[in-house]
Amino acid sequence: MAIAELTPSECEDLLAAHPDWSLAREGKAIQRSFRFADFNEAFGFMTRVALLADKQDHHPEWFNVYNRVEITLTTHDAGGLSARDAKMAAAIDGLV
Ligand code: H2B
Repeated sequence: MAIAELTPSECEDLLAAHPDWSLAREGKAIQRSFRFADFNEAFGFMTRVALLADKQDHHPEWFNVYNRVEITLTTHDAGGLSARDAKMAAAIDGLV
C-alpha cells in the first residue's frame, strides 16, 4: 500500500522533534545509535522495540553487536520517510 512520503519541511519537523535521530540515505531514512550496559540490556530493548514494531506494523532495520544497537527507520511502502517513522521514533524514544 502506498503511503505519503514526508515533505522536506515535515522532515525538518521530525528532526526537530527527535533530535537524537539524524537523516540517513540522502533523506530517505533516519537513524539513531544506542549503547547499553551489556548485551542483556541491549537485547531487552530490542525486544521491546520488536513488540512495538509488530503492533504498529512498522519494522525497523537494525544492527546489534553486544551492547550497541543501531536503528534505521524508513517506510518501504513510501520509498522514504513517512509519518509512520515519526511515530516509531517517538515510541522508541519513549523506551529509553
Ligand atoms: N515496515 C517498514 N519499515 N516499512 C514498511 O513499508 C512496512 C513495514 N510495511 N512493515 C508493512 C510491514 C507491510 O509490508 C505490511 C504488509 O503491512
